[in-house]
Amino acid sequence: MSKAILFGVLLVFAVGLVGAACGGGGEEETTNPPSGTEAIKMKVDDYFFEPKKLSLEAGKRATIDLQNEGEEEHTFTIDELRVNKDLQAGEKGTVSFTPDRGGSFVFYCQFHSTTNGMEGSLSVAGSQGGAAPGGTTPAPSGATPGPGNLY
Ligand SMILES: [Cu+2]
Repeated sequence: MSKAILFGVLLVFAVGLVGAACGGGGEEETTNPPSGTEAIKMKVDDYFFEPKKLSLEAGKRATIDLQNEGEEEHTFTIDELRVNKDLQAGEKGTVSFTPDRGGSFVFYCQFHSTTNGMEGSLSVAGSQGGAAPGGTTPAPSGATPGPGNLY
């Protein structure tokens, strides 16, 4: 009786092994599109961006073609993503960056953000969202029970 049970357990175990081996040997379908870059055209004017809202994906490279169609100097700036492009009147420029995390960001003009509200919003769909890697590390600060607590 007990031998039968043992045999059964072994059988299940063996089948499990075979199943695992078969499962790992399947064909791999990597469907990564070769064109992994998001290309966006952005108009910069006195004193607004067009479009005012951008949507990107975390981990996907974005290239933004900027054109200053205004008569003043403007910038396209995103603090969190270290993007800062200065554009003289009539100047064109391109910025490329890869958002490394999801979230909502503000892009703005350094000269006219506060005075003219020249800014827009960037939302990044983040599969790798959450805390920023290498960001503010909650260091083990203080609160270490010293030897005085040993009693
Ligand atoms: Cu400006």
